[in-house]
Amino acid sequence: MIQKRLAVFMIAVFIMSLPAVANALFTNEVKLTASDGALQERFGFSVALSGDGNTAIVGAHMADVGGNTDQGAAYIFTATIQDTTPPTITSTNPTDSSIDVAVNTVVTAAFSEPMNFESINQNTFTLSFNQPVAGTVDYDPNTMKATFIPGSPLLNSTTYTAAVTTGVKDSAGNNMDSDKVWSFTTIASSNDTDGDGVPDNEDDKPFDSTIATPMAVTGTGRIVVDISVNQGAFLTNVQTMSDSDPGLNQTGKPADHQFDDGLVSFKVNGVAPGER
Ligand SMILES: [Ca+2]
Ligand SMILES: [Ca+2]
Ligand SMILES: [Ca+2]
Repeated sequence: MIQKRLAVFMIAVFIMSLPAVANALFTNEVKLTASDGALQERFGFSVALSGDGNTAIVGAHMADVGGNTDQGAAYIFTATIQDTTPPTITSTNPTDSSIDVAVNTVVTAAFSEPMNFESINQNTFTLSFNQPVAGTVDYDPNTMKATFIPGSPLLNSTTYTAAVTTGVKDSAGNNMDSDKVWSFTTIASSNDTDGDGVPDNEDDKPFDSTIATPMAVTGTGRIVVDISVNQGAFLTNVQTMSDSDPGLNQTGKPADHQFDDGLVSFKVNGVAPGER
């Protein structure tokens, strides 16, 4: 238990911490001086400290203000709490040791606190197997999540290692304590019997090209794209995509419209223009 008390001097005020133990030594912690202080203004003649010890008001009852001699002034001081706690990674996607991960997955790492945007980049967030995977790195301050988007689909049946290094910093400049490294293995390849772009082992309806379940759907359940009401229509290229995918027209999107869980992209074939 640390208590804070004020000691009063006529030129400067010291805020001190002391253990709740009799005869404990005082330690000078913070020295407060008036920013425009002058001799004879009696800075510190009266003082008060807030209950949490972080705000002090100090009176100087003989301070000159403008042309008024001895009008008096009060000064308010607010302590800023310095963040010295390193950030940590609270969750990842895919999780460590995941198997059957879709080859079009994006890799994310969620942080425990707001991060320095510039510290999260291709040097500090990497994906590799035998060699580095090319991709783009992004950071969303709203979700405090970093995202690695591979530049092309991952290889099937391959174990990838994702890493976030100690080069990442929180917004106060504290580096992460240790590297975060995790691995996952992609799903085995399988045929795409109905040609809808979804491999049979990830397609709820592998023999019906009008119904597809996109790969790498996040959250609970699966998303089914069904166009069977359209006679003769069929799907191709069914896949999930990230909201930050460069293929999206980001400049045309309203600033408050974010699809944080991603989007489903697909192509409908066999429907004449104007038909619905
Ligand atoms: Ca911190
Ligand atoms: Ca399929
Ligand atoms: Ca299908």
